Amino acid sequence: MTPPDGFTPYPAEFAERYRAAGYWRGETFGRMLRERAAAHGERTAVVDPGGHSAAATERRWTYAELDRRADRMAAGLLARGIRAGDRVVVQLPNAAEFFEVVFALFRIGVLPVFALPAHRYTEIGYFCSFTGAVAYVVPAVEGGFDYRELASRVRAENPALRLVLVAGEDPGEHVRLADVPCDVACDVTNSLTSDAPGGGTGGGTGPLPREPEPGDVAFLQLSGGSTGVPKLIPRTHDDYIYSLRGSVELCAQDADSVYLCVLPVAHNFPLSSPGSLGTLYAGGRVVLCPQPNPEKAFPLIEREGVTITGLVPPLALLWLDAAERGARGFESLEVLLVGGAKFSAEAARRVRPVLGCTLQQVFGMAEGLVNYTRLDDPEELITTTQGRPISPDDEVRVVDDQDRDLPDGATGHLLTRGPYTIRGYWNAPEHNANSFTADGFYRTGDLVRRTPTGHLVVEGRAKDQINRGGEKVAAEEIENHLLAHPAVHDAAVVAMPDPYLGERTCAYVVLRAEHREQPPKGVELKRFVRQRGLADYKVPDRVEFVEAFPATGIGKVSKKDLRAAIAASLTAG
Ligand code: AMP
Ligand code: DBH
Repeated sequence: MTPPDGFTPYPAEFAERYRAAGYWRGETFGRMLRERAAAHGERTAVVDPGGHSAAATERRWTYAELDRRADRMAAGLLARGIRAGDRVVVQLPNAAEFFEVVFALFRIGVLPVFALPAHRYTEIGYFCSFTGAVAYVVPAVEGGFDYRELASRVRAENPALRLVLVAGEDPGEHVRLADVPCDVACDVTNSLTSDAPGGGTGGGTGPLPREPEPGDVAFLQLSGGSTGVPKLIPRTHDDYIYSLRGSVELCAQDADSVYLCVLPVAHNFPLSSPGSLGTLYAGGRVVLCPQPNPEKAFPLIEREGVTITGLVPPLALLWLDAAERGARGFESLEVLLVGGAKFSAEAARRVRPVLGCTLQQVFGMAEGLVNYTRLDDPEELITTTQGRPISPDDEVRVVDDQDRDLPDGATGHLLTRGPYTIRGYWNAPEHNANSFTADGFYRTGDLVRRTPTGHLVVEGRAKDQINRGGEKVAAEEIENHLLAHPAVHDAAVVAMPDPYLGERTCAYVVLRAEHREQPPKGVELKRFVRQRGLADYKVPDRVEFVEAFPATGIGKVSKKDLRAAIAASLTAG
């Protein structure tokens, strides 16, 4: 397949090296599922306890069933005119349908765009228009929010968006996802092994189904970002499957592993580190957790014999506290991964005594590089570092502001290049010029230091982003929304410390002169941002009005001073 526009391929010499080293083995997601179904078809692949709008009751799908469902869904999507190379925005809760849909899309070479349930009109509208998505997959009503209405609104503004699929009984004006699958009239199975025509089930035009190549882009993942609009991350079958294989090995997963997916299923961490896809790669079982609280999760862990899960730090704290108060059910857990934001050493030290399992810190990014502490690392490294890279060929540089390499122990900017780290964001040449060095290193925006053992310790961040308990907020994106308010002259969004989330967002606002007599209240500005259709976690936690911003030596807004000011005023009480 011709790579979609805007995909920056790995340079040929690197691709050859990664193949020769055995990292890229020519696997694709479509074949991976087929092979697992052949090897252990009757074993359970996915458990969905239900209780969400896609299904009220429990479903347990074997590998054979998931494989068959993916084929039927793929055939149904082809029958509705969706074709290789198209993009489909997928926004589903932790429901079994997620796997049915994404494996169907993988099989026919259609790129899922992984939206999160928290995303709203602004984000979804952008994903749809920027990617020219032809379809959008949603639940009906989840967490009190009607995704069908959101879909109607987005569809009205995006002529390319032909199809909205709703997981659940009542699709409203859209199409029930459950009505899409059809018997494999156009032989998707054959199309996976040949280029032969066979897509004759009508509906739509365009290329016939053909087997995706291992080097093709498999999906678009989202970046937490630090710019005005989110950036999209193209990941190939080859590179992502390598990161899964590496993760599975480092997390000691096998066919007996039971992974509890607590975080939103489409996020890169629970998807791939080792996550649900790693677990399926290993032939294990994925259990979907509808809500992350211990009251939901612990009984599910007990019932399903969960061995491994992944949490962001605030949830890990919540689980630790519950266990200390006497909650039970987690005893089968062997490995607890914590990542997405820095986990304090203090909390990290509680994991083994309180939960009786091994902590594995993970410092990863949807752009690629993933670091893990090793299961047999000394406790001191497990509790005080964020791990070391998966691959011997992950190149890690720690540099100063002039890109000069720093010695071990010194804190600097983390740059990385390797067999599963992208060479460019999707369709973003200007961002790419800033986010990558000329020789292809990704500028992570993280400040780290390296220990003599090669482990990385995250010391801070140079990117203009707030990490709200693992949920990333790009300051510029929120500033742009605040600037749209008629009373706002200027806005600067910074992180403020928070004992539970690590950081929350504080918006500093300078009002227009004519609004200073009767200033709007902070809550009004928050409501304004929310009403513009933004994910809830991006709405500023606090708004501070000032007459002017502190400036740096060359006259830029000094966010450093603003961060210090809000931290000091919080400490002062
Ligand atoms: P994204 O690029 O949106 O996938 O977010 C990845 C970013 O999350 C990293 O660049 C870090 O800033 C942050 N992050 C992920 N894991 C950790 C961790 N264990 N400790 C500190 N920061 C982390
Ligand atoms: O925060 C992240 O994006 C993240 C954290 C841990 C990630 O992408 C990952 C592991 O793969």
